[in-house]
Amino acid sequence: MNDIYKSTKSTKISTISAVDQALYEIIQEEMRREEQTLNLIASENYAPRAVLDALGSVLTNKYAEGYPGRRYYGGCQVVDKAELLAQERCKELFGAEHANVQPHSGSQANMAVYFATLNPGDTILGMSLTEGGHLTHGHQVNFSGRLFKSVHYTLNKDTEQLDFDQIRTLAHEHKPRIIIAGASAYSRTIDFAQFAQIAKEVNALFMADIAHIAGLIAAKIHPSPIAHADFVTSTTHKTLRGPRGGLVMCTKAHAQAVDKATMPGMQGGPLMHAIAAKAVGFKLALQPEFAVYQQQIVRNAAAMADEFKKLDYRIVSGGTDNHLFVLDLRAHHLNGKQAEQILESVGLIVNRNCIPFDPNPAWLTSGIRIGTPALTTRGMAQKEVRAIAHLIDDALKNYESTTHLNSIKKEVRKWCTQFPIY
Ligand code: DSN
Repeated sequence: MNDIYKSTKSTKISTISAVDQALYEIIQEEMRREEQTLNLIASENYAPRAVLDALGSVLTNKYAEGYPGRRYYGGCQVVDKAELLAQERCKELFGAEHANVQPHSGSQANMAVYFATLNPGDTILGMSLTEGGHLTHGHQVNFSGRLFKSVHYTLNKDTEQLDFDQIRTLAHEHKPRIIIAGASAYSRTIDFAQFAQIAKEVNALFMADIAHIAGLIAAKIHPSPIAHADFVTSTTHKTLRGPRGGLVMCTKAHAQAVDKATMPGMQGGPLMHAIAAKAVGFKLALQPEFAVYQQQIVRNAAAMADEFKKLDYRIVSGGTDNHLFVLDLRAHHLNGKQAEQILESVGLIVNRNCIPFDPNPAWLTSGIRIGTPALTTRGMAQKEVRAIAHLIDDALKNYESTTHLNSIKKEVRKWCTQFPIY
């Protein structure tokens, strides 16, 4: 299944050693860290070699402010072709009318939409960070919460799922200019049609931030927001498995405003090497193998969540429909930070995460977020991820015994050797 991803090894790294031994060693060290640990961070993945090679290409040399055919620099004829390929493949993958592939990150994709549609002081309605939203959905420490008046919906306290009655009430009360759907720690299917209906009722624009579930949507495993949203933003490096970066898709009616807000409104020269790598990532995502991979990610998350339930862990919302879930650790007398550190000591990499209405601050949290995209990229299936759930449980229950932790670490190394990344 992974053959198209595991192409021949790149030799670029060896050229670094010739000029910068210190940096060469850092890259080697990170490569070893990635190969010798199991990554359960839901927002991370391993970029295919072809994507890494596009990132390391000569396209990094070119300034190309503007858009294909409309640049402010000479010599853009070749990079124009790369950007057009990225745009066309992105549109084909998601069925979008317009795609801007220039945003450097997901945050900048969201910024581009806000700058295209809002004035400072306008009201935005998004999901609160602690319940699973994102900083750029109006958090007070982020530009989105500083420039705009932000109102947040949470989750239903009983179901720990989106509460459309609450979202509707807030929308009618605050009349936001834009409503934002999307999350970074929400394990359930998002009903984009319901969001669109509420936006229509209050004459708001509707933006879906699909950064986490873009791969699932591309593979048609999660419903797409394209038919419902004015704007769809994403990153390209999570389930989508391309290079680190962002993108905005929108209807034709908003295309010019989004393009202008991105450049010159927000960014200068586009990162043409990153855009080329996005094109490669989209091409891979258009292959039949990609849908098989996405299906396995979801099956793995469901299997792992099931195993944790058997081991007596409470899963936020009771389960998962996508690539991730959040474990509530309060009954295990550990906070998220402690769990993250214990697990890292044996080579299991997770991130602490708030549970809904968390009594602990974001620095500590009461949970950890677990995602299966990276393990699935390594080739693991249900049997293996169930075994990894047991290793996590074992480490969290026996963290006071160094001998025990050492034996778990050896076990983790064995899995890593059996399922290499590259
Ligand atoms: N920081 C990302 C995540 O981990 O979900 C969201 O941008």
